[in-house]
Amino acid sequence: MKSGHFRILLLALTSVILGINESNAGWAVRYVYDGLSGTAITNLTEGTNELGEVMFPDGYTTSEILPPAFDVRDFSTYVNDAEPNDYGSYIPAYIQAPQTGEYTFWVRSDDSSQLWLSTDEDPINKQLVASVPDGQWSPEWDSFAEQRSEPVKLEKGEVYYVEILHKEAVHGDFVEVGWQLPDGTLQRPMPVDYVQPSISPLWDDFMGVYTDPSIVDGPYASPSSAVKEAELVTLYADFYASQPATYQWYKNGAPISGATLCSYTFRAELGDDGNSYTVKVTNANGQSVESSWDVFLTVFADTVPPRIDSASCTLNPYEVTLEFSERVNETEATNPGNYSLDPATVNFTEANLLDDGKTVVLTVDEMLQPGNVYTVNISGIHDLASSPNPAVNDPPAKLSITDGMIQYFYYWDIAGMTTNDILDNARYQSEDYDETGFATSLMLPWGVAENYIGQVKGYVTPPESGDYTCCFGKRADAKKIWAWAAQRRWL
Ligand SMILES: [Ca+2]
Ligand SMILES: [Ca+2]
Ligand SMILES: [Ca+2]
Repeated sequence: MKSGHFRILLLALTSVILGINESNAGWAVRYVYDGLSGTAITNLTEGTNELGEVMFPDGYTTSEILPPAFDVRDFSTYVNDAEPNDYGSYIPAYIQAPQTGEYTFWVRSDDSSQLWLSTDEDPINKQLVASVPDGQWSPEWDSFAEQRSEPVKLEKGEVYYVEILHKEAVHGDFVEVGWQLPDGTLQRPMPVDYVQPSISPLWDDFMGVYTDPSIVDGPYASPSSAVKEAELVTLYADFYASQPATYQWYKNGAPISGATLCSYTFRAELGDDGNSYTVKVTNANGQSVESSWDVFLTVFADTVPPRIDSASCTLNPYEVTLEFSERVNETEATNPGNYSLDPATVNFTEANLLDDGKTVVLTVDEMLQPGNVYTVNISGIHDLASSPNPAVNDPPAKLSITDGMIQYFYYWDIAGMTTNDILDNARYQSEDYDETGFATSLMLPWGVAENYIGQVKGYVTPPESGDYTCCFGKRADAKKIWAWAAQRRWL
């Protein structure tokens, strides 16, 4: 196996060199096995080349680095007769969980694929969690139920072995992994920010000789080492260490409490200006290496006032969405008294700040009138600068109310076919509906359910004066028609 070791060494070095050219948080290595026909995963794991030899796992043809995501091709160049054909892919790697909680994983591919996840860093405990069935292919995330994993509980900071197997026969080809984090963040494809390449099983022999961990590239700061105060900064590096490795980030030579993931994200403060950051990685054998250079951070004071980038009211005429140019003070932004409309025909009763910290959803007490243009005024709202800048109405935010919104209501589990079954119903009379929402056309869809009352109501603004003829479409029974006819109002 001497020649085998030599080949692995060469490819490992090639990977290292590629890693230097591609700066990303995390990385993985994909092994490619050419000359294997068939669409099933077993055609990769048990298939033979033209010499009758099983190639998997040691006899791979080429390898490549996988930043910035678990995605082995560019979708924009995807065509149905794409070369190459008759090959398989194998991506063994480690994921360090950035949060504690339940994760969901997806895989999609052309042709079939399997996603294996271990209960810890040991490949021996791997379990099949998602797959595109043997002999199938899936351009979508949800073509097969098997493509989505059951919820998997992972612990923040723990390292888990993960493995992707992929088989391509002919025509288009790709494989891609997605995940949803415990906080609800959906990333499809999944970036390799918290991924490090596997050393075992392929590189076990090689790394048995060469066990020192190394920092292949980095550390770096993203989006930049020069940022505005309150901006998010991520420090990252590409590591090369037997797993489970541990990480510690340092500020001015002192360990930062809690900064023990393979990347470190924080909000820069003015006081961070001039700080230097380093990282140390310790491999499974307890051997450590520190980064050979520091990241020096420059933090600028924020003197730019926030303004409203957009004001919109799309489907819900009781709801206005404002998007600020930057994150704003939460207490101030959620006070409905800090907003007003001109003309002042309605009042804001509620203000909710979304997770991005800069989008505010406002509720009004009266329906906004279609065709109107309102000016949104704000006061008493500041950004998050250390010397907070007050938000400005410059230029004034204009809110144009879209025509053509209609509100619908559903009352479920109500039998009958006549209009009296609607009008005599106590729940209908007290407007005790089960579901409501807004639509852009004056209709309810077919085949929603059995035994229900559906109602749409709103206002019609005639575009010109004269005689109009109302025409109801072909109906299944009376309830659908009467619901609208009984409630229609003309302005
Ligand atoms: Ca192909
Ligand atoms: Ca294919
Ligand atoms: Ca600002």
